[in-house]
Amino acid sequence: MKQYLELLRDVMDNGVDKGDRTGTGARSVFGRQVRYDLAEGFPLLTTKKLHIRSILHELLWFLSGETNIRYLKENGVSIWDEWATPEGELGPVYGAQWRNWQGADGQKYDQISALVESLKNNPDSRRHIINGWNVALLPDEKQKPWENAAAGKMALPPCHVLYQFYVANGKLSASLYIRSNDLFLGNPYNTASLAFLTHMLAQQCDLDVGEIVLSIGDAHIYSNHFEQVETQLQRTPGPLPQLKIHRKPDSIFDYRFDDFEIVGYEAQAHIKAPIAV
Ligand code: DHF
Ligand code: TMP
Repeated sequence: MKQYLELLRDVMDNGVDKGDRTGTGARSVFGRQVRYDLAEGFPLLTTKKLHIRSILHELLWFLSGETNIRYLKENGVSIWDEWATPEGELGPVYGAQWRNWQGADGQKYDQISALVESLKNNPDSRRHIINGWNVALLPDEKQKPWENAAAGKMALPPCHVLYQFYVANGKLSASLYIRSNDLFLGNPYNTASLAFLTHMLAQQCDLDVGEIVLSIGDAHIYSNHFEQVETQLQRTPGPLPQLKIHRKPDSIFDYRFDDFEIVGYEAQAHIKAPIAV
């Protein structure tokens, strides 16, 4: 995860200090790319212990099409609590757009099913895309996330906006555009989540895994994370763990939490940081 630490250093040294929607203040650069070869191991941060449970349950929740945090709460995951209405609603966020994009024709489009079909039947296609940016449902930035959700808009506009997949030499690669990335808290989650999704899709399509590429628009470190970032930059990354998937479920929608095992994850101590809401 040398690439990740280099990106943190880059932002600390070259970033511009700016205000932001949350009122916290952040140092940012614009337009960066990091890539990981999944053959080298599962890209889970080793210089700070990550909560794999949260990452995996969040991904399974996206794939289920759900947008209420009920499922997450039932599984002890609290990473979306701060943005939801008292009823747990987040509005039409990721799950809704991935599985139930409402077309102008009144039809619902399941982008994930269409993706699996296109990967299996037309692997050379240059159109293997999942898009979360549904313009009609974007929130009003002057309103609070939960107010937007209560009004039927997205609580937050998608950060991981656009996914594209690529098949070559029997391997599946994935590229993700992240318009806005909290490098200390969000980025390690986004990286691991993309890696999980790529492994699952590869298994469903009888492919090996290739690379994942993250292209970041606004790459920022919140001002109340500077100290934590410096602590992390003093640490040396260890060997990457491996992902084992214990069975091949019937479809991309049939994965369960217990199907996954991360082997050999030896991370250094967790570093706490406040999240900007
Ligand atoms: N807002 C901001 N400001 N940054 C984010 O990264 C972010 N991410 C969201 C929603 N809104 C956001 C969804 N993903 C945590 C990590 C990812 C995430 C939300 C929250 C987080 O708090 N991580 C803690 C541990 C929490 C846990 O796993 O229980 C961490 O220390 O990594
Ligand atoms: P914004 O909508 O004003 O850009 O705020 C969203 C914040 O959440 C921003 O700091 C980026 C961060 N974020 C991630 O880094 N990754 C994610 O997956 C999500 C949902 C949010």
